[in-house]
Amino acid sequence: MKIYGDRGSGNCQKVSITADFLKIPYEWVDIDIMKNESRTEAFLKKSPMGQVPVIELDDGRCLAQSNAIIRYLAAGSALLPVDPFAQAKIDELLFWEQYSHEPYVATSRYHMVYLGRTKEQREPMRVERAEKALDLMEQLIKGKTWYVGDAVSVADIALVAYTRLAHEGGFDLAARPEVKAWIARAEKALGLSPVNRH
Ligand SMILES: N[C@@H](CCC(=O)N[C@@H](CS)C(=O)NCC(=O)O)C(=O)O
Repeated sequence: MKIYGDRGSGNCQKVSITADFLKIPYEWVDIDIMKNESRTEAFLKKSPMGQVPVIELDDGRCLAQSNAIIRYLAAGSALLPVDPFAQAKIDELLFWEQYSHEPYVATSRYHMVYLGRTKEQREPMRVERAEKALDLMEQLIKGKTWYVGDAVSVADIALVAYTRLAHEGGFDLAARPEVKAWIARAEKALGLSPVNRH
């Protein structure tokens, strides 16, 4: 399998985190999004969506969308329970992450890390919604170890990718101790080097 991705992108990191955890062998192909390498004719043949991550299986089939990819890779593993309701609860969070978390937390980070904007130059609407998303995460994890069920799952991978990088988008997790503790647990369970948040 090939993973086409940008190492700095949380969406792409979700895929490498999942593949590494499941010991799925892959070749990483660097795509520089700042050079529009995900918009070339050759890349658009693999995924007309023109974004990373994309995986290409050995038989040539391609799949885009980070959460679809990690769900596919995790099928049949401990990261994706077989119970349909548990799977649907995971999907609930995967859809929520893409609609209510990533466009605000990740995009604010993109503006600062990739485009070099200052914290003050972030878009107020995105900041407000990102803060709300992080607050909801704090509420949902209270009293629990993992977001769904009693083991680390693809829901935790989808959520941890950008949440552990939230400080790079100017967000402070100090007032969200449950989220901070969950990030540490997830990093340990998934074998990730802890991100320095200071
Ligand atoms: N919903 C997509 C979002 C993918 C996405 O936004 N990719 C960004 C990098 S994080 C990208 O490829 N940007 C370059 C572009 O849009 O040209 C996913 O979860 O995979």
